[in-house]
Amino acid sequence: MTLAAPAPLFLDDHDPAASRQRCAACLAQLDERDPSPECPRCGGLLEAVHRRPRGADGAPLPPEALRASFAQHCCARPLGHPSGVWRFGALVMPAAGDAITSHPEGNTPLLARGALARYTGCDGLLIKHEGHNPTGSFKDRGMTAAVTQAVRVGATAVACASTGNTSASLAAYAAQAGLPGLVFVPAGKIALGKLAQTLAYGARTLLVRGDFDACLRLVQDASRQLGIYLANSINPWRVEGQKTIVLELLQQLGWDPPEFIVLPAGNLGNTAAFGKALREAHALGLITRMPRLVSVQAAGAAPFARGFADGFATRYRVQAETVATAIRIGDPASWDRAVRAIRDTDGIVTACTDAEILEAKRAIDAAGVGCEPASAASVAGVRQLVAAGTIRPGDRVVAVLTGHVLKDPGILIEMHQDGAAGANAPVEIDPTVAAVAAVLSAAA
Ligand code: AN7
Repeated sequence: MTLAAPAPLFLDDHDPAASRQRCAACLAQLDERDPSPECPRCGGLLEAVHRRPRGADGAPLPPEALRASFAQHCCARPLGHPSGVWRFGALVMPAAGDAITSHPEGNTPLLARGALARYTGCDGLLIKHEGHNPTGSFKDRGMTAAVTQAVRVGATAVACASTGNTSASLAAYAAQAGLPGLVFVPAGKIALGKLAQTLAYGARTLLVRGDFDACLRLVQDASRQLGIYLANSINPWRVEGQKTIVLELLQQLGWDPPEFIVLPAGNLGNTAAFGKALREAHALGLITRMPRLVSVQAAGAAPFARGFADGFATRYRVQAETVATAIRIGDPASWDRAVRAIRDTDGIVTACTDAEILEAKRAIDAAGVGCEPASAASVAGVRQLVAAGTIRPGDRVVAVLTGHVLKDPGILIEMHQDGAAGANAPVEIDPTVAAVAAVLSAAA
């Protein structure tokens, strides 16, 4: 599928609808509540298009009024939503009203840490930590929107394929909405914390003998044939929710955008969402300058980085392998819309080796911040681009950490077992002060 020429970012002023779905390939329009997982006409990916946010008088809101409405919603129950997704509801799902399934989610911190500025060589580095979401990853931002939509369209069950975080998030939000959840994960290839969460929240969990790419094909076929609502990031509402990572970080920066926004990339849903958020924020006058997006893949799962290197002439597919299981994805579904995101923002796609990713994770963990392996790709990418001279030390850079340190306890046990390089191995002792003293003097 290739994308059609850029279509209008917002609905026509005379259109009475709050939102519509539009095929990114053939521009066919669907009702906002059409549950089709893809364009019924050409099979292309669907995207949500909204009316411009309006005031009580019906006139489009100028940027100052729009910013003020987002600020007013912030933490403002009963007047607004205490969610970092739904306070931007006018740009996510304007017709949702109060019938939302929200934990709440979002409101994640933007951190400055000297140790990570030194590690990357970037003094202006800020960390947007999406691991602070209710199920420990950014997926909650998309899932609150997708499950809200599932309820709106009368779905009887929701399903996804996942490398782990989407399944944990779907399981939690489906449970809250009272919908059965069904997840397809690659057997033996998802981190323990994610599997444990998915089981705990009660989703039916299928361990598929195949990789993530096989899981995604299977869930698409199953949802088409069995009529189950699909909640992968090809779902346009997932993208709408995930846009709020960018909207929230821009709000936290007083709408003064950074030079770069750096994120890990696997299935490319987030890259696509970030591009859409920036296009819309720019068109609405919320920002007057485009930050450059930087998508960072794991070297063993880097079809998009390869595509970037040849000007996106080819859509590559690879057999993926990386220690960062969250982004162990060889055939990213949101390829075309991610290409647009990179092009529209003068963006960059790069890849980091597993060794670079784990080294960055060690630095992030040691700074007291912590993240799962895939998330560390963003910080590894900043370090690489500073060394290459692409990012200057004084640039303001926001690196997104996508998942919490507890997501992948398996890798931590490996990294910190006795004898591993740089390990902080636990020491077993007898319950005596002498034993404590012996450990302390050995360490000194
Ligand atoms: C921690 O959960 O694809 O490029 O099925 O869990 O939008 O796919 C997870 C992806 C980055 C990549 N960081 O985002 C899934 C899944 C973490 C992730 C990504 C994922 P996309």
